[in-house]
Amino acid sequence: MDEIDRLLDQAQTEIGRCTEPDQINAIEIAWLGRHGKINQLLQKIKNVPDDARKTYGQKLNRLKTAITRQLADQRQRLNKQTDKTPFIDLTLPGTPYPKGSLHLITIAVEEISRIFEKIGFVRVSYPEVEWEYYSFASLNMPKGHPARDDFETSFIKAPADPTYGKMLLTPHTSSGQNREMRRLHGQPPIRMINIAKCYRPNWDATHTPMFFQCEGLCVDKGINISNLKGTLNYFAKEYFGADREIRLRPHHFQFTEPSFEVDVSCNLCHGRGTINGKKCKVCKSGWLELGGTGMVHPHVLKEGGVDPEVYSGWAFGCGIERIIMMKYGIDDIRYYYNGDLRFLKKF
Ligand code: FA5
Repeated sequence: MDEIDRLLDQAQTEIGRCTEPDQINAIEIAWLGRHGKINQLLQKIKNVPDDARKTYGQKLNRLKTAITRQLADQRQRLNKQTDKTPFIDLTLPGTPYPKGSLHLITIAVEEISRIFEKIGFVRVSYPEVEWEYYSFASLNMPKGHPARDDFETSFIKAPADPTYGKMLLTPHTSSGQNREMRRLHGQPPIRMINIAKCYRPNWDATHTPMFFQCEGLCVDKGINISNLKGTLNYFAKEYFGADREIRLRPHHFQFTEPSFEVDVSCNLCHGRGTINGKKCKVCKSGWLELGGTGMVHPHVLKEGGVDPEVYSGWAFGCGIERIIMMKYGIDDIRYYYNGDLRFLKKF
């Protein structure tokens, strides 16, 4: 016990003599470190008789607290005395800040826009918060038409407009078709590319409630399916690679006639559907679905102020997330939006 009192005196003297921070650090290690004097004394507690053990422990604790306080006081005293401005070496390289990068969807939107701009398409932008009229009625889907259910639309709580109906989050970029025809006063040539956010209440490996679509619209005299196929083939080769092909499969959309689904050949099996006699794991059939397309329905042209007796046109709409999935072989759309930087940094 007396030794503990003596040690406090010893520590006080040692600390009081310190003139440099390094000396204080050394004393701290010698007394309070893992193999320091205090810990050595703590280990001796098992040799202390039972009736004195409690007092021994208390004394040791007081010693530890006193040394800790004195070290802190002496440090403060030294800092005040020296009052040195820390040395800054301005020639050292700075701390690099982590660099941000564009999201892979932004990169794809820019890339796709450039591909279409090269062949004379104009990128336009139309409202995400839209009226029922532009999203449905102008596209040959009048009120109550069952085709509207395919889109499972999110409506906005706002007063309806007597002409344009309810306000909604647009479920597809086709809502830009009528706006573009009207913007040009029903006077083709029209070569529109509309890339925007769309909304549908879906959430699984291939669907998100918010997603991007890319809409193409081309209207002029003598426009036919060959032009459509040529344009989509050009896009597939520019974006996916020269060895990729597209194909059109008959389908139904209310706003195109005839209508198709567009497929692009699989990059793994090159459209064959098999690899070494086994079914391709990615596509199973040789082809992957890109989106919908077709010749613009005469009712839609008329509604946009374009004379269907003189002009014809085609339109397509594809999911941007899906296009990117097909380029890089991504198997779950949710990777785009869950904010995992390990995924996003790969692009
Ligand atoms: C349409 O939206 C039509 N407007 C496309 C169209 C335009 C046809 C012009 C004819 C002429 P569809 O509902 O099939 O069609 O959607 C097209 C693509 O959007 C789909 O192939 C898919 O890639 C993408 N898509 C649709 N819903 C979602 C969703 N919830 N999440 C992610 N992508 C989606």
